[in-house]
Amino acid sequence: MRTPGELILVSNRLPATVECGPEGATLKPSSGGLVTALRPVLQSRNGHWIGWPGEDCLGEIERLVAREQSTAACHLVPVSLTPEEQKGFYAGFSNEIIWPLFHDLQSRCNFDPAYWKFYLTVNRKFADAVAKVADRDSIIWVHDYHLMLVGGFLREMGLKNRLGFFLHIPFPPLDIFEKLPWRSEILRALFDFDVVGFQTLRDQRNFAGCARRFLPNVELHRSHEQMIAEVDGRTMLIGSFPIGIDFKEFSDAAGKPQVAAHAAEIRRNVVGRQIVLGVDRLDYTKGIPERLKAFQHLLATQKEMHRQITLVQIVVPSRETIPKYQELKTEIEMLISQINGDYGDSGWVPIHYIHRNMERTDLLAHYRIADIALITPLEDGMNLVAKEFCAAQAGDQGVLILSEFAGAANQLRNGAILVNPYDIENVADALQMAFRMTDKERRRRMRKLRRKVRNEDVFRWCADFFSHLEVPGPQPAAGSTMKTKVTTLVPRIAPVKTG
Ligand code: GDG
Repeated sequence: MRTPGELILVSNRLPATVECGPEGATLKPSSGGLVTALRPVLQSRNGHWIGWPGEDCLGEIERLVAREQSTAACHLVPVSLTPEEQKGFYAGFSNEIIWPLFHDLQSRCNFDPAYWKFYLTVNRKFADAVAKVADRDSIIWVHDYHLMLVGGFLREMGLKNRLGFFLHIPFPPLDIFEKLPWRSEILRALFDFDVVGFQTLRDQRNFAGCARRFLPNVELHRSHEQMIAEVDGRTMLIGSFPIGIDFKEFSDAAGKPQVAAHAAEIRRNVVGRQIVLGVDRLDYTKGIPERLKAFQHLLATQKEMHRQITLVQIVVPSRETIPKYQELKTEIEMLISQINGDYGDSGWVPIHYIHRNMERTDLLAHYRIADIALITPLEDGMNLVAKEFCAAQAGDQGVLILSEFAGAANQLRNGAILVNPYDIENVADALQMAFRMTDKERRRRMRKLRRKVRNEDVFRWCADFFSHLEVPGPQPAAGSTMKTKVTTLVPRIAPVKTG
């Protein structure tokens, strides 16, 4: 049997980020959903991870990454970005256009045409880095919205390797996507991959709808829940693969004595009250102001709950150079101080606000101690925090309140209380319901949730995606000259949906 080719993971960020301080540069583990999900994948498999390691102070990236190499599970390949590229590609095109648009928040988009050039240049840069380390058997897996053109550039360079792409954020419906000035270029480039994966069936359907509209020759065939297209003589698969977490690792880590000790310490500061927990990167898609308003509404209408409940809101700094994110931080802090000022007293602070990157033990202790997790993004590809909270609930006691617009709601609807995050009365009602829920009902729901998160973990996600990516598709017909054309298809590989 042929040994599978080595894996090349490509994502905007490396799993380690350079930080520049007064003592020089250091390499810190990166945070965020994508890195959390992919780290265990490469730990179980050798390969390369290509990405940007953050700002390059004093040109030390090569030295730092080389030092990290001895302990890393894979070969880290840094891609450096100039300050102009960081601005135009990362802050600009990726985070002022694609991020808000794909989260249905088009009014937050800044469609500055100058950004496109940087998106092209940097995607090309990543493709060059891939081509340098790839051999003919390498399997290449590109991640997320920053790098949607990499497949197109790799094909242009003549690479025939299996190419996969996974989108961690939602794919918007046609009436939103069509606002994107570069819609056709991006769609066309995505059809250069062999497997394109989304978090949910809804995202997959949105993508198919956009392809039908903007790629006139497209004909897609349904194959169970997935779709198959034939592109340039290759067969391409479009599917939904809901991402999971390393349940066992989270659950075991949350059960460790140092986590228990820290959890007890947090509990001592909030004696006799239920703890409601929010954990989010500082991002307007996470619905933090809306959540605070729901909590404010609860306090305004349910006086008997005063002093009985405390919201612990952890906000992890993110994209701090982008003005909209700075404005959001100010908005959140003003709301919190208003609520604490209006309702708190000397013995009770309604909202505990933590704004920093937390040590993992600290984060796990918060998951463990929380009575209620309040996770209310306005739109979210998946939301790993919801799954991590469940994994940490060994006593089956916590209640999960989850936005119906998080991808995770598809898997967790049977056990979570689902809410519309824009409806502050609905969220306040859900808080009341969770607050008053009996222990028996809490356990019944949490057991279901934990079973689901355990069964559909990150390894299953990866195996499912790989079952498609590793299967070599049919080779291009001899003399095939078709270029970027998506034609009528006859599915030529068996649609192999596992599980
Ligand atoms: C994107 C999509 C999708 C958070 N604070 C700290 C910390 N975290 C970790 C959490 C979790 C991750 O960051 C956040 O993951 P999410 O899934 O909630 O959100 P995004 O970062 O927006 O991720 C998302 C995900 O990709 C995966 O596909 O689910 O929809 O937007 O793992 O634990 N970790 C530490 N300290 C913190 O303070 N150590």
